[in-house]
Amino acid sequence: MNFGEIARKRLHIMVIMAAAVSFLTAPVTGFAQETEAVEAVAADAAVEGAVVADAAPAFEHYGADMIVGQPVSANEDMLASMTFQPQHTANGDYALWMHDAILMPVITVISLFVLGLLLWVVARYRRSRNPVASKTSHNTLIEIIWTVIPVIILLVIAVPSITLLARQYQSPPEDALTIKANGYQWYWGYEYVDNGGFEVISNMLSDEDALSSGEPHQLAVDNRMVVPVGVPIRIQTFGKDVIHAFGVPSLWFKMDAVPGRINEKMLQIDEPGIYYGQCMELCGARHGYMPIAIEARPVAEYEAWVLSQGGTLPGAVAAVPAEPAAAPAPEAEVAVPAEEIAAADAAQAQS
Ligand SMILES: [Cu+2]
Repeated sequence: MNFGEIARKRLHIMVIMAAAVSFLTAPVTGFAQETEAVEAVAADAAVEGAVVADAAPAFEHYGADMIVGQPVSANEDMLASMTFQPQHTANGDYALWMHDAILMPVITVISLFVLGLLLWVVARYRRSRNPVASKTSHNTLIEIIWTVIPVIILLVIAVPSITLLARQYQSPPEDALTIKANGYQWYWGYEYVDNGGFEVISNMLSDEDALSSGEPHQLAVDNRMVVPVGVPIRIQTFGKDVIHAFGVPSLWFKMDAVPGRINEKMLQIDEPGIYYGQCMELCGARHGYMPIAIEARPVAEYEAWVLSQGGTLPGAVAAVPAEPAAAPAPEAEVAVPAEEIAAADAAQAQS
């Protein structure tokens, strides 16, 4: 337990609270002095924050050249814009195969067959060509055929369909890395449960900021959800206010984020890069403006990012769980690496 950090945090909060209380209860005549006191506290905090931010290890995020999963524009490729995004997970590959190799051929053959039958009946059995209509009401052979063939078609669809369903419900292994995606009205918060519990708040970038960085507008965010590649991840979803849904099409991943219950599902990404998704449950006025951006990095880089956020690595000395930020927190607040806190504590102990 890192007592030094707790003590410092508590002390800061107490100083600020005390200043706020005295400010509120102060007589009007004392207003100027109290304001100065509050400003002094704020200035102290800002100076300290700046020092910490300078000392935090810098982390270089991927640029637009690393975008892997995103929708295709109709201007670039009309056909690709109308179907699934290219898939980057095993489940996605399987689902895409089922769609392309089984469902689409079955749908196409049945549609053409029914259209052909209709045209044939219209032409061959129209009133001028066939004035006396047939009174046939039963034909055993035809009835057997139109029962058995659909049953076979349904079986052909059911086998891969149930297989896909089972794969999607596969539980993550015991040692999977847990990351919790919290849906808020209207942004996402990513909680790194196994890395000290810090939470990254992710808001959509403005169109200008997104386009100037070369990213797709209305999908780019200020803080991406950074994950490691090649390891199973236990994604948990939770609704902090209403029902949201965490969906990333190119990873074949979608799960509801429901208040009061945690849903979980396994995700494994094998290719480093940026993958875009969106909230996929109508959750209010700005539902369309809470995109998801996942940045998948090799494990060593992921660990460096965790440390840059003030998180801890599993197996390392247990550190104080960071208090989850309720609102977008200033960078300096969360950017304290564990070693520095330890070093500062040691220095304090010696003096
Ligand atoms: Cu939502």
